[in-house]
Amino acid sequence: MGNENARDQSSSPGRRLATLARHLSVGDTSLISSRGEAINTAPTAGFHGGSVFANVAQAPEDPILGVTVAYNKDPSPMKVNLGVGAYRTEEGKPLVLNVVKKAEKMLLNNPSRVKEYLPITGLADFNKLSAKLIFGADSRAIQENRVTTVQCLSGTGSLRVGAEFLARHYNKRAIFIPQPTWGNHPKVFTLAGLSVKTYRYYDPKTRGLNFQGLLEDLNMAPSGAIVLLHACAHNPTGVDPTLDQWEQIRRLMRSKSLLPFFDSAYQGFASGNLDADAQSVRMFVADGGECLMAQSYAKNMGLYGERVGALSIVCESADVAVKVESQLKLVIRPMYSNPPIHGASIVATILKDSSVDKAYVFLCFLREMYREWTIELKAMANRIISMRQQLFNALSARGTPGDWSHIIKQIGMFTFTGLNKEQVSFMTREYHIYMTSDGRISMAGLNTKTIPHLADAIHAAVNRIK
Ligand code: PLA
Repeated sequence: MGNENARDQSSSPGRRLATLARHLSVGDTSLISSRGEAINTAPTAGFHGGSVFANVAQAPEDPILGVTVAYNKDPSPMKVNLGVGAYRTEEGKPLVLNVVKKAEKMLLNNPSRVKEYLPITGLADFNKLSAKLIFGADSRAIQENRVTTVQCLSGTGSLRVGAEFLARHYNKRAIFIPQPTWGNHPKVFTLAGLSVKTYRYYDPKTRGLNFQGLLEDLNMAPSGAIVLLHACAHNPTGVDPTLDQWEQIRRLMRSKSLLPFFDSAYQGFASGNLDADAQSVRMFVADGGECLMAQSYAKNMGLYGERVGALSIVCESADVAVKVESQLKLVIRPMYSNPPIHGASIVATILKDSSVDKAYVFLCFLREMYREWTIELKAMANRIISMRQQLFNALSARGTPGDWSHIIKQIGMFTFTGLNKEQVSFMTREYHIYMTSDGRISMAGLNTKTIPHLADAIHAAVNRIK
């Protein structure tokens, strides 16, 4: 009986083919059926006018990226976007680093470059250089071939691939993440199949680290659990452990066989120095233990949209590293097959040094590029630091109630202001200042012209709303 219905005149094979042919012809967006009725070609349209997805619920915007969506819709000329962590110049413009432009020119002028697929693990040079950048040129783990590195889709992709690998091959499911942490962490890990728990990290009273709480919670974590650590410039709090505190965390974690999973999204942004910002990680790697590392070049090379990052897994032996890499390939291949070539080529060009290329003149040029990058990186970090000072001064000058010294004490891209949800929505409504509802502001989005406006807004918000 189903056949009877299906054998409708209008759907004879010939007609269906003709309709399909018209549908596939370029520029044809609406079709006329053989009965002369318009056929809706929207891909979700059901045959009887209703969408097969009619019951799909409207999802809320992302808590961070949704801030930019709201900002873009606001016609006010006063509007300021301090939501997403994206560096802006003193003129409020996005920045493409000079060294990146140079690298791109070199790549463009290199006739031997092609657009073939990369291997599943990405660009080999990029992987080697990335491991060196985070673990240090003299890292024993690298020399002993105990590190496997795969190019991934920026920091997020690296976290996701690492998490999927752990869900398949590690004997524990629990991952402890700091409270609070970057809003995407719980989603990435949960969807990868891990079970997310939190450890205390931030003390709202001191606006600093809750070190005692952190140690207690990690001490209570089951042996072998995974622990997510922000390598530097903790997001959203801007609060990092001191080196001495890192050492205590390391000892505790190693004594309980907790597996460190580092997220390094801001190397160079905390202090302006790439090596200083990798200290925490290098302490853990130097003890010979294992760990995971998700690296992003979004912020420190300004390659946000190029989606360049790397996942490294430091293993106990070279043997294990080879096997781990073989399994990482099985995670990546069905997910996105292999990573994009352009961004990784830019990074590799900038990071290349004497160990990679022998031609003397070329070599000097490349070293020059690395040096230039560190200078540009330091300039970005310094501008953020000067924004901290200027905002602090502006609030002091206004006599804004409360202690605002955390603005200059916190580090990295963000200040965790302590403003509450109501104060934030007041500032957005009345002053067109866009920020995440947890009171985080991206210091990199500020400039000398917008600071007085922000200080006025904070001043009004804390005076009007308690
Ligand atoms: N890890 C942390 C701690 C981050 O803050 C971010 C980005 C990432 C990983 C991922 O970055 P990537 O995938 O772009 O390399 N956090 C931003 C952007 C800057 C975002 O939310 O996507 C933020 O505004 O918090």
